[in-house]
Amino acid sequence: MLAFVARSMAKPSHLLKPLAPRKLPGRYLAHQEGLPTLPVPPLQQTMDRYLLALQPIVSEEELTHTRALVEDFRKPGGVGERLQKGLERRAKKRENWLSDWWLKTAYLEYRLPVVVHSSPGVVLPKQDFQDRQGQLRFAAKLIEGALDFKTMIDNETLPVEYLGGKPLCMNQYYQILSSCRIPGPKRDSVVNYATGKKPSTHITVVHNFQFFELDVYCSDGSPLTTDQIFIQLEKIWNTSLQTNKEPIGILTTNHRNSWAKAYNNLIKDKTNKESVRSIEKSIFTICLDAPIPRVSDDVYRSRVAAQMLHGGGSRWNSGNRWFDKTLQFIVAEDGSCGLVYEHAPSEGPPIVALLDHVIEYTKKPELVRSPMIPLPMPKKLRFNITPDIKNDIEKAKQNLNIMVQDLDIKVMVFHHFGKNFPKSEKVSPDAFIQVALQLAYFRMYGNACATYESASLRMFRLGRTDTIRSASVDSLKFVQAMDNPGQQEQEKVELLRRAAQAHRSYTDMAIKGNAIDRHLLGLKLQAIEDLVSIPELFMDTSYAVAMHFNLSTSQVAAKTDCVMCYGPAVPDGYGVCYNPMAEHINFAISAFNSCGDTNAAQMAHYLEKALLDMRLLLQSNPRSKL
Ligand code: COA
Ligand code: HC5
Repeated sequence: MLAFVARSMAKPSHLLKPLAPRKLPGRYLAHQEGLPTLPVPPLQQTMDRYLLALQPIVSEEELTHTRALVEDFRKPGGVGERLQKGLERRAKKRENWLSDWWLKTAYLEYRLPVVVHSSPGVVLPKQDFQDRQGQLRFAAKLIEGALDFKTMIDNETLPVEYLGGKPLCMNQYYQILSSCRIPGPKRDSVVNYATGKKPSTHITVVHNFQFFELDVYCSDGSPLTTDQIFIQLEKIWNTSLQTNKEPIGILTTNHRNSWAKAYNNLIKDKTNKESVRSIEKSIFTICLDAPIPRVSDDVYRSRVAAQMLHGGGSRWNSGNRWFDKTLQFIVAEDGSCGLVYEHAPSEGPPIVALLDHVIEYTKKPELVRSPMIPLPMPKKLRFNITPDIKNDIEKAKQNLNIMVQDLDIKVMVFHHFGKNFPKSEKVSPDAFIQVALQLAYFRMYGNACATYESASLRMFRLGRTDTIRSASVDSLKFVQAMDNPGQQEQEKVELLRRAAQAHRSYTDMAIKGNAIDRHLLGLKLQAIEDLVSIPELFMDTSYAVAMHFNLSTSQVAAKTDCVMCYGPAVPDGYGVCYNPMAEHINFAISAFNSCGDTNAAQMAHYLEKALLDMRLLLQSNPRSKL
């Protein structure tokens, strides 16, 4: 097995010193160099598959129009071939022909606020502490656990992950700590302080909107113990009791262009600049939140999901964040916990792997009580608020509060079955869930919609994601048949199985680098780079429909029983993130209240019914034993 060091053979990671700077070439580099490069799919294949993907979501008339555009684009010696050659040349020159383009297009040049529109949240199971002592103790353990994970990253002792038997690119693990997004007038950037001459040794702690720099390593390079961190957190707590501070962090919730302007204004002041740099350089952030308003058990998880995504608004915890920070753990006094992360540097799975490790770590009994060496007071990060900055904060507050009001989010723990049921029926669990989503949507709206599911491209060096288009010819046939009384049950079963199989095949094609979405994006960006006019194919109604993802979905599997969430991709759509466990499935469904046609709770209800109806269908029609 190709692994840096198998977990069981590794020296306990807390005994290893953090490596600074990381010595390359090391095991990591050797592993990375062994990975294949992302292929450019054949042009003709993508064209065929594009037309197929349009079938369930556009009208016959639109499709006829698009067919003609596709024929023109793909013809020998045509624009398509020229752009394809450009892409192939690009692929020869780079480690990954897509990754820089993707980072810019999907994240750095995306101008909507990161809050709700880009940054995902994770809700952890409620912790059983009830007071500040418990909160700080848990936060201290969590910090120690995260530093333990960091040691594995620094020492390159993280086991390599596999998907479908193939080793995955581990680069994202090196981007999630000590990094931060920085707003820019047209394009943002990401800085990373994990390596270099002076790698970061502190974290940021936020309490009552006040930021602190907390050094988490001793002078000999060993991390502070839980007890030591706890004492430091108490000091921070006791010096930040005032609740009337300007919520400077709210600035990071704004539209990226407005925030970029405000940022330049903010850092004109030397003290402010130093404080901002300290946050940006820190390993991660810990947000010690005020309790969230009490709600019934029924809506508790949905409420916490909202807290993770946006902090509840300017009167609650939204000022207790720096949303540009890649990783922010949130620990509230009432036991609600989770995280929010800025998406540009990494996909969900590495974040969740870190979280799984941290949660296991917090469960360990504390054995050694370290002698208490007096530690310096953590540094308070000061901000001088000029009238201009105050004005920017007020504007950001207003926008944020509108976003908070607009987010409609519903967490559904589907407890009737988990991955085990579809497996027992020899159906891919992910495909089963995706087909159920198609059925739920069709029952609500009477048609299929462009549906996005994230597929990992990490089999390739520096791979990020491509799109699994879950609305297929086969899924549409099934959802149309399901409620048709004239249809035989046995036929419905056949159609369900075929739809799931089609989904699984699309998934295999996507993770092997042969899906269509990133290729189409590449062809379009190649046209822009070559300064040729944008081909009509990309100005077409069908293309707009295909890119308008009313369902934006993603599976993120975790060991911890947590719920992952994010906002919808379009104003009239749903975000659906799920964590399938063996015997239950955690879903978070989001929508916007400003859209009269969507409703997260209703979608959850239809999804639950679709999953149950599909189970019943399969169970009532057992497969023949042949
Ligand atoms: N019969 C029985 N079992 C089956 C089956 C079948 N027909 N098809 C699949 N299974 C099993 C699999 O072997 C697997 O077993 P395991 O639990 O022992 O590992 C399990 O069911 C799950 O497989 P499946 O549901 O098909 O999905 P997957 O785990 O392969 O995941 C994706 C599919 C698309 C989620 C995955 O390929 C991927 O890309 N993940 C990353 C997504 C991502 O990056 N998300 C975050 C974006 S920020
Ligand atoms: C902690 C779970 C984070 C999941 C985030 C996710 O799925 O992001 C997708 C990334 C991608 O490139 O597919 C984008 N999406 C939210 C729009 C599905």
